Amino acid sequence: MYQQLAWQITVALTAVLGLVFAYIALKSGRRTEYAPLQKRAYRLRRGLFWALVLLLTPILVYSMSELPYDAAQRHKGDKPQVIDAVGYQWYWTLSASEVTVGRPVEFHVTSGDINHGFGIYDENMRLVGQTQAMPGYVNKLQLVFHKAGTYKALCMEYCGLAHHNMTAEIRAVESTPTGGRK
Ligand SMILES: [Cu+2]
Repeated sequence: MYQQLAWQITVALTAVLGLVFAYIALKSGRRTEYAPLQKRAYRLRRGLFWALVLLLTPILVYSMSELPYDAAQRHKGDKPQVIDAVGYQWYWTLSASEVTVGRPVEFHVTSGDINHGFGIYDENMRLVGQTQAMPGYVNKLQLVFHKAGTYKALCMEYCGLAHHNMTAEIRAVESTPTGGRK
């Protein structure tokens, strides 16, 4: 769905760009005074600059606040659940496969052979978080699972023939056994 939208936006913007180039090509034959044109262009540029600043600053602040990486800071006092994740050709081993909704989880990710990519997807196959799985290194990925359900860990870096089979499941459950907390 998002790929479709991105494609449509790309086509539309490319068409707009084509029209701009066509307009410039058509006008290029005409001679005009440079100085007033330059003044108008500079004013336009200043206006566009401030419009962009006004538009992008809130988007930047909003998107930064959505980053998962400071999950532990936002949940101070909540000791994170640590899960060791090791990638191999072609499977994952997880020291635990059940997490609690709302409680921070810290994945300690490494590899037993070659480089892999550790990506966690929700039930709609949207990426929740990811980090590299590298031999000799432990990368920490902090996440908070906000919705109960079955998540999938997939390999995000092509690592050989059965790369596509590198899946593992992580179940996120509510903290009370009845699943009542809402
Ligand atoms: Cu892979």
